Amino acid sequence: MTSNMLFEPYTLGAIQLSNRIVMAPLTRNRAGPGLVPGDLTAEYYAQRASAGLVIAEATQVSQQAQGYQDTPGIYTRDQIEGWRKVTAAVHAKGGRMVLQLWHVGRVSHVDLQPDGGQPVAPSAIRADTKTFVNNAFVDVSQPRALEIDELAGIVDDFRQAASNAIAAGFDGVEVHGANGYLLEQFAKDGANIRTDAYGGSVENRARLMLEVTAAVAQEIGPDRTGIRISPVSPANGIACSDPQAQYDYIVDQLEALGIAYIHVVEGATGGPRDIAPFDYGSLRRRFSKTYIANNGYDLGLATAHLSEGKADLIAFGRPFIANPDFVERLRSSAPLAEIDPTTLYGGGAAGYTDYPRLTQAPGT
Ligand code: 8OZ
Repeated sequence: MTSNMLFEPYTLGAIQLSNRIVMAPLTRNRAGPGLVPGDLTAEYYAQRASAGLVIAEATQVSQQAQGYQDTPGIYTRDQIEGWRKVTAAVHAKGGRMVLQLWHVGRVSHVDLQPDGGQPVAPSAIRADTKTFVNNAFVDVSQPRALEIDELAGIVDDFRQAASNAIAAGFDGVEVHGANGYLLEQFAKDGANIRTDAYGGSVENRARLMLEVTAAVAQEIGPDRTGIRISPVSPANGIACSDPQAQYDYIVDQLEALGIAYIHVVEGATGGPRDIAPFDYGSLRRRFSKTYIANNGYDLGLATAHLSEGKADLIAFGRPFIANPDFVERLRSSAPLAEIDPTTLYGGGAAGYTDYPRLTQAPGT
């Protein structure tokens, strides 16, 4: 065991963290009827509460915002009640937890949409990607372009969802601005060919992401608001011709909003960190509050980037799935368990709450 910044407390906006290790949001498709998170979900997150911060899985802000089967929502009373049990379980273990607010945009399927309608997008361009619906991986549906007068309603869905998240006991929220979903679809010109105030220039393409973030910050306080971005990730079939200019601008505006953190997926989500040239230091320098770094970090890279000042917190995703005691394993350089890929998405306790800790404390 060594002294390492990773294991030191940290103040994230209004939230006190016991260490600098963040559990990244992970989609697990185990919501119950009504897309309500259940007792198993409370147990799963409580098992992982030793992370300094737990970012709960991407959670849709409306029915239109859903893109995969059995992902949880935060727009009904029952969903709020379900999440309340989850946050209580994590808080009882001394953990801190924010909710990731999600609108999938074009990464959806007619079978999930209100009245079987088309998924919505900045432009009527179908993504080259699949979703999981009716227990199968299928191509996403052809989307329709949102009318400009529909956008205020989407901003308001995020605002209400943020309010609901606080009512459910979360310590804050993270806007999902990454991985090829709605807000990134607007930001990246591979998915956005609009000619109105939400398309074309860097400023116009950033507008919806910034309006949503501003609304959330106004609703719950900037010191409880963060955002996840993935400037060069091609996740869900998206492309951008000018990521440095686009994200330099976005981060300048996020700085002006005074939000607590930016959570940056460096490289291709879940893939190579060096997929495209990008100066993450430029984002770091433009943003005075917390920079959470993510993607492919291990103990060595995390320690190096913290000590070099490249990041304040490090988010780890997949290692948390098979290692509920991931923090303790990192601390003692213990070996990590491997994920069973067949139980990642959907199902019950198997591959969800049954991964053992390395050493079970007596009497637990
Ligand atoms: C994996 C499967 C489905 C969704 C993301 C919310 O990439 C997701 C996601 C990941 O941000």
